[in-house]
Formats: sequence, structure tokens, C-alpha cells
Amino acid sequence: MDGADFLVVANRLPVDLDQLDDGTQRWRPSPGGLVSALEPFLRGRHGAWVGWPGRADMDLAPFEDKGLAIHPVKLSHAEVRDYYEGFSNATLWPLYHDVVVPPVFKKSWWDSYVAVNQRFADAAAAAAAKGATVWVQDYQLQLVPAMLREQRPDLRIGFFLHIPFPPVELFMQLPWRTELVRGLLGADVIGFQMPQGAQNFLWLAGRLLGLEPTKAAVRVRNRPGSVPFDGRQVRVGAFPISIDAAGFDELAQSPRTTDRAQQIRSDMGNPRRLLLGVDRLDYTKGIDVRLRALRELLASGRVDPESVAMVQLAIPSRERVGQYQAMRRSIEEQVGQLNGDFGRVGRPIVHYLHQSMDRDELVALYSAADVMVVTPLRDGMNLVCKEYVATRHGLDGALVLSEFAGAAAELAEGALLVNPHDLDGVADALEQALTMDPEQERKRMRTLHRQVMTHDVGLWARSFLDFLDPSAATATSAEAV
Ligand code: ADQ
Repeated sequence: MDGADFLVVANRLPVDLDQLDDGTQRWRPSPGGLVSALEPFLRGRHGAWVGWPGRADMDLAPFEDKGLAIHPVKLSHAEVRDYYEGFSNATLWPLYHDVVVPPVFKKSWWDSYVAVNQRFADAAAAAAAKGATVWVQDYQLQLVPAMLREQRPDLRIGFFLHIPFPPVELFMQLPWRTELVRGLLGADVIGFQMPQGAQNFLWLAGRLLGLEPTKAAVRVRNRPGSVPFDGRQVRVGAFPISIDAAGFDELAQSPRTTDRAQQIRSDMGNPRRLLLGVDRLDYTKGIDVRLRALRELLASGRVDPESVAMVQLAIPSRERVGQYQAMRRSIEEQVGQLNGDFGRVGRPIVHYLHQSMDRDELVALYSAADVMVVTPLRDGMNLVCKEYVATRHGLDGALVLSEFAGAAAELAEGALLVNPHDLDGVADALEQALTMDPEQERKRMRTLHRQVMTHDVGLWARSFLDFLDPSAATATSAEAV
């Protein structure tokens, strides 16, 4: 296999290994916004993807999947525990999400994080052609840019953080803070979801490494800041991620989806108003917040249990991390109490599904729902709210959205913004959404829909690559026209 011109390096591969009943294995595309966003760049050139196949101790040779070179990185059981469940998801994840739960700092986890990042960097260095563009993704791989540059100074290296970059006083808790900042500075372009994250990073580069970053305010997409480091000018910008908006819009309008949406409502006894929550089961998502607010409305009689139903879809996530097990128990207890107190035979209030769902069924649920409830305590962006909006072609439906989701900056005008720490405020917004008149809904949804349809994931990728590799960005947008 020749070296690739355009590489993505991410914790997970864009394909999942299925174990079939007969004991054989098969690769299945793992659907996700990132894959579809980057597809044109990957397939337009000689593209490659470096990532972990999702199971421990799998020795897999590189292979080709529909023109894309796949380079699996092997992790041992101990590394899954220490690098992935430990440092990535029990240290960095809570630290970067406003310490919603206390982060755990453990030297052995850090050592594993360093070793695994080195393995990813080695795999990328071996797979890249001379002068290639490499785009490293997310918090699991923050040391890769510097490790890769060390071996391959000829490469253009980009890094994008999908989760929030924390306030500086929280980041400063990390015993390995300087190492992480140095790791990121190996990139030519460092992208964050929000200007505030970029600003925080620039400040830290000054404080921890004595560098002199630019002082002008960072603005989304075309106004990054920069910091001189090691004879290079590192750009540090904000690139809010989005979804394949046209794809969701089209799917939502297909007769199969509209039929299925009707069916879902009728299976639920045709509630007057249907609320929906869709999340990875994660303590940052504030699932408990919306359940408490709903309980409040039902208990006080402000909402009639006969008139509403809710679907809460929770995709299983990080099930071996202790904090996740405790949270799952508490949410399931809340659901049980709500149904016990306010449901009746054949009419539970909350239909709780702890399972993954395919795209068609998910879009049918979005189409069926009158009120989408998105209440994270902190979220880098949150794609679920954008997906819901993209499916509202008829401009009905209301969105209740936490002001602590990155998406709130773009959707403030049409959404009902809430502070998830203010239970009364969330209950008020839910009530407002449940009783909103169609004209109000239409007015708000028109603004939301326009925003999401014109700011899709293609714009995200192009605006980042405009700085990292302008020729790739231009070539692909020309193709798209
Ligand atoms: P996540 O924390 O995973 O992403 P989010 O942005 O909402 O959060 O994306 C979740 C995705 O999973 C959505 O595309 C959604 O459709 C899908 N999904 C959720 N529940 C599902 C279910 N039960 N079945 C099937 N699919 C389901 C991280 C950051 C976010 C950031 C994204 C992208 O935490 O803040 O927006 O990366 O950068």
C-alpha cells in the first residue's frame, strides 16, 4: 500500500467488527457524522484512517475498505482500562466537562495514555505519504500532534477537539497540563468547538510555556488566533461542528419515515404532545434534569399525565466506568418512579430505551416528537438538537436547549434556552414548549431550520481545512458545486 495523502487519526475506526452467530466476523460501516463529513476528502485523494477497532487485543493487518486504507491500532486489555476507560474517560472527560463528577488523576493511567498516543503517532507516521495532511481527532489523542511532528516534520498536522476545552483554572488541576499543551502545539492548526476554548488554550500556552499568543478575540471559522512555537506559527481557532443536514432533511421527508412516525405515535396511544430525549447515557447530558422537571410539572398539576408522553433514548456508553454505572441506576430509578406515580396500564409516561438505534428509526422518532429536550450540564456542541431541527421540514416542533451546549450559540434565537441547574426554569421552558401555539413554533423553527441547513458538517470540514490544507478545501468545495 502506498502512503496516503490525507489521513484521519481517531480513537475509533470508521468501521465496526461484527461477531456473527456462526462465529465469523464482518466489518460494518459505523455511521457517524465525522465519517460522512470527511468522506469527500478521504475518497477524493488517497485517504487513510488510523484508529482502534473497539476491542482489546486484536491483531489486524491494514486493509482497504471501499478505497479507504484502514490502519487498525491494537490496544491490550490493560490499555483499554488505563488509556481509554481511565485517563480518557475518568480523567479528561470529567475535567473537560466542568468537573461534573470528580476527575481521577492516576500516574499509571497517564503512562498508558502516553504509550498509546505514541502508537497512534507511529502508525500515522508509517501510513502517510511525503507532505501528507493528517487530521487528528479528539481528547484521547492530544499528544499525537507533537509525537507525529517529531518523526515527520514534512506533514501538515491538524487537531480538532470535539469536547469543550475547560476554563483555565480547571485545566490547571491536571498534573500533566504542560505536556498536553506541548502535545497539541505539534499541530499547525488546533480547532475547538467554541471561541472560548481557543481563547483558553491560547492563554495557557502563554502561561505554561511562556509563549506570546495573539490577543485579538477569536471568532468562529475565519478569525483564528495564533501562537508562535518552535519556529512555526500555530493557528488556534473555533470551528463549530455540525451534521449532514441535507441527509437528515431528505430522510425525514421520505414517506417511509412519515408513516413510521405516525405509527410510533399511535403505538403510544396518540399522546397530545410527545417529548423526546436522545443521548449517549452520560452524566454530562443532564437526562436526570429533564426527568425531574417533568416530574415537577406532573406533580404540581401544571401538565396532565393523560396529555403527554416522553421517549428517552439512551445509547449504552462506557459501561465499565464506575461513574456511568451509578448514573444509569439513578436514571432508571427516576423513570420507574415517574411511571409508577403518573402512568397507567398501557400508558407509561416515559418510554425508556437503553439501546442503540439505526438512523431510519431515529429520524422517525425525531419526526414524531413535538418537543425535543436537550439539557446537558456541559456539551462540546451537541449534534442531537441539530439533527432534530434538520428533520422539521414542516417547521413544527419546539426545542428546549441547555445554554451550556456549544450549539446554544448558534440556536439561541429559535430555541427555548435553559440553565440545567435551574430546575424551575427547565420546568417553565418545558411547559412553554408543551403549550406553544403553532404560529410561535413555526416562527422559531424557521429560524432554527435555516441556521442548521446552511451550517452543515461540510462547512465545518472545509473551514478547518481552509487553514490546514487550502488546496484540499478548495478542490472539494468546487466538486460539491
Ligand atoms: P457525543 O457526546 O456523543 O459527541 P452528540 O453530539 O449529541 O454527543 O452526538 C451523539 C450522536 O449519537 C448523534 O449523532 C446521535 O444521533 C447519536 N445517538 C445518540 N443516541 C443514540 C441512540 N440511542 N441510537 C443511535 N444513535 C444515537 C461528542 C461531543 C459533542 C459533539 C460531538 C461531535 O460530546 O458535544 O457535538 O462529539 O463533535
